[in-house]
This record gives sequence, structure tokens and C-alpha cells, in this order.
Amino acid sequence: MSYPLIGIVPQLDITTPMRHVRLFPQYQRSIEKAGGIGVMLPLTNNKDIMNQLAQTFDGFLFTGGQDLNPHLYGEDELENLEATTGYAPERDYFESAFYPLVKKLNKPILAICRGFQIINVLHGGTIIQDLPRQSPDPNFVLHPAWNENREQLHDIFINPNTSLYNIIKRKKVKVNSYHHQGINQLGKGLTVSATSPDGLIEAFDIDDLNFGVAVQWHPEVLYDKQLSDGKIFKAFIENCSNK
Ligand SMILES: [Mn+2]
Repeated sequence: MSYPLIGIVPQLDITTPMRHVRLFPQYQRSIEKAGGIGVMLPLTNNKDIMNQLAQTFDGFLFTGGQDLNPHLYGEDELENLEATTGYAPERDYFESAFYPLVKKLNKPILAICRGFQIINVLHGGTIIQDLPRQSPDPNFVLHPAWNENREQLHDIFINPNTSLYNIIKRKKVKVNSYHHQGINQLGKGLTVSATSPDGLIEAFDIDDLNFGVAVQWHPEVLYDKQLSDGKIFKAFIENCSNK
């Protein structure tokens, strides 16, 4: 038997002069627990290399990270953002160019946090830049921006007839929350699969893909503690093995 190879979009430390590429270890660990091998992709801007990467790997994980530059969805940065991460233009560029190549090949995609947000934007959607200020509900404390261990949970409601429901098979589960932005307008070709009690979109399916699951929370952190989070990775890897 051979393990499916999963290409992981690298994270970037924009606070160091060298702008190191890096990866929170939970991403690779969760892929490995689910039966795959997670390999960090290069942050290239070479289209030929991107094409080869898209063809070579069996599935792709779009990771969490910095806020998207709001110019990507046609907005300027709000003044006095309460919690901001800075931007990572290398990632904005790579992900914007790479995602369509992966999608065209109908390779399985799991997208987390920033990955969920950029795919929404690449489908024409928009982002709430500052949840504490712009949340649809003043009950925004549901989504703490930075809780250190990322284990603070809130409910989500999962819509039937979605990939996420077919994976988790429950209408309500708890997820962790570590984001100060969220989806405003949903992009075309995406279907909401879960919302939080304040109405925020917490997950969507990518309609054209056999497996395209995107979530606002961090299932890689609670793989062992939340049954539903482990199921997401297992379903992802399973779909990467029967290409
Ligand atoms: Mn949340």
C-alpha cells in the first residue's frame, strides 16, 4: 500500500526579515494520522512548476495564516482594525494562481481558516475584515480572535445534503474558533454547509469538486479530542487514495 501524497500550502512568518516559510506541525500530524503524507509545497510564482505540483500530488491542504489583502476582494483596509495579522503577498499570489489549477484537475481539497477565506474570495466572495466590529450579531465573542490553545469551542449547525454532513453525520457539533475575520458574501459555486449560532458561515462545499471541503475552524488542532475533526481528515485522505 502507498500513502497518498498531500501538498500543503506553506505558512509564512512575516515578522522575521527572512520571512521564513513554516508549518504548524498539527497539519502534517493530522494528515499522517488519517493515512497520508503531508509535504510542504514551495511558494513559487512559476506557473509551469505550479502545474506540475497540481498534477503530482493526490490532494491539497490550504492552511491558515495571515489576513488576505482586502484588495483581493475589492476593498480597502478598514481603519483601526482591532486585531490584524499583517498580509502575506507571496501567499496571496501563490494561492490565487494555484487554486484554479488544482480545481481544474478535480483534485481533493481541504481548506482551513485562511484557506477557506481565500477560496471564497477566488469564487468572487467577500470577507468581514473585523468581526468584533462587523459581526452580523453583537454576540461576536463566539469567535475569539486569538485564544492561545485554540480549544475554545462553539456550536455549528450542519446542513443536510452537504459533503460535510455526509462526513460528520450530525446536525450539530462543537468546533474551535481562532479567527477575527469571516465570510461576508459567499462566492459563486460554493454551498454553505455549516453556520454558527450567530449566522456566520463556518463551512462550505466547493460544488465542482468530488471532494472540496472548506472550514473556518481548525480541525487539525483537535484531531484526537473532537471525533468530527478526525472524521474530516479521514474523509479527505480516503478521497485522495481513490483518484
Ligand atoms: Mn468561529
